[in-house]
Amino acid sequence: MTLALVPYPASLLVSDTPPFRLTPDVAISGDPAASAELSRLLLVRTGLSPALAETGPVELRIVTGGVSESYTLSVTSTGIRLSGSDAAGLFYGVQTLGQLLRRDDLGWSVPAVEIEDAPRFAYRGAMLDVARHFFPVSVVKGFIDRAAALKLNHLHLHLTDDQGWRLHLDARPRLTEMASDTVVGGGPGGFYTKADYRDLVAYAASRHVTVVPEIDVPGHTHAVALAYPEIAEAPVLSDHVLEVVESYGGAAPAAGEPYSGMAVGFSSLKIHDEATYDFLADVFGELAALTPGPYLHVGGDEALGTAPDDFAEFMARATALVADLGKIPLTWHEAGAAPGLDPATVGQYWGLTHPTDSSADAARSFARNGSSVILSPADAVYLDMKYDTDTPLGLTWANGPTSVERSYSWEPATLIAGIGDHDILGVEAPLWTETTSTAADLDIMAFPRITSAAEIAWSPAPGASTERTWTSFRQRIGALAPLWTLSGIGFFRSPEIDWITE
Ligand code: TNX
Repeated sequence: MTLALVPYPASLLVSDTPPFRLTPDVAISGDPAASAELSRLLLVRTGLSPALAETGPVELRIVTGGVSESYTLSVTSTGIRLSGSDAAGLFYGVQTLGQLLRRDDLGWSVPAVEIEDAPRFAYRGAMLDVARHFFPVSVVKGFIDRAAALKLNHLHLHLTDDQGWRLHLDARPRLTEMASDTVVGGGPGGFYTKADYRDLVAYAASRHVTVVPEIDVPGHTHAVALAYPEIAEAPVLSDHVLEVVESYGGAAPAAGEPYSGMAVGFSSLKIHDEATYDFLADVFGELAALTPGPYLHVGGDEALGTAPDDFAEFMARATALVADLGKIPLTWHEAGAAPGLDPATVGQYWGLTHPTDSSADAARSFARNGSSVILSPADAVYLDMKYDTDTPLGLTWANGPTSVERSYSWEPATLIAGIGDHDILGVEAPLWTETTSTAADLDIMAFPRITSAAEIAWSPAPGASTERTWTSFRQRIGALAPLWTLSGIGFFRSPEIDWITE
């Protein structure tokens, strides 16, 4: 029997002894936060509301000393014992328990198992682009819930782009005053107040998720140009930009006008003007003070209007500013080509699963500097790609549509020659939002493909686990449909999967 666990645990023994039966008077004891989370999941899945008690057959405890984020779960007919090496590990064990719940003629039960589980990679992320479309705090919290339930532990927020600036900063108030009220397609935009942002960071922390804010520079800065035109270059209308305008519609980008189209690579900050670096110091400084997590993402992608030498000079200064603030700079992989980056800079690879020379070289340079990479191969983990040609939402630039099977069928350690397990900080699935504007849109693009990224980031490599196969995976996610439905997740009913109904 294959249990419907996603991501699949590092080690799992299923016994053929009787399961633990959940009765209406079942009591949960131990760690209060984990008990509350298990009660919530039990209520969602079974309708039972267990009592929280001093002692009982279901015990949830932190037992320090193990690998960080790990847990062990032991289920017999007489009880459930879950211990986490830390609060995150315990939380992940609870999520596993939630996936193990099943119903037969006698009611709800948990099968007798022994699980020892720990993550393969330390950084397991999802990205939400709140710049192309703006999503209110409540929707972002829902996205955090979905990610955390899959043992993802970082939320990268793409807070700024040509179409809008989404975080109020006291030092530069014009950014949200002048440049936050449009989105792709021209609808209303929005922005987070500092209180909203703090609320999101705290909520994420309660789900063991670290927020990674991104301020994308020096390109993707048309919104900055609306607020502070003195530090921005005029839009560069290359043939590529004009082609995108032609095929997706909307007006070409124009200085001083909000941009609501889908072209990229036309905007740049002024590289040789000290006022630009004063701006970066203000923005990164205030953002670093608001952000407890270790990373600050400075973008660096698709700066197509910026000459390579200028780009290198700019990225060196931008990453040094972040490092001086005590944060670890993160950039998209293009910045790896620039000499002089702060050596701690982590690169995020967004090339294809069969890399071109330049993207692979750029990614390798982070490892050469003694730092590491986060893998986001666009034709596997970009959640904004169509599933198939009929998918109403989404794009196809990353090698055509991305089926669920393709999202699952790649291996980090063999993706880029010269980048092995020890160079890989982790895996992240980005959800760009040019074509998505509602919480339902996010769900349908993310689910089920986000589960592929979660399993690749958490579970042992395919060679180290017999269940790390597409055949096993498709069966396991199919069996999670009832849990997702009860959790309010409107997933895409991909015909690649046999979805279980209850
Ligand atoms: C490429 S990936 C981009 C984004 C777009 C995305 C759409 C990356 C670093 N840049 O600006 O939103 O494609 O799929």
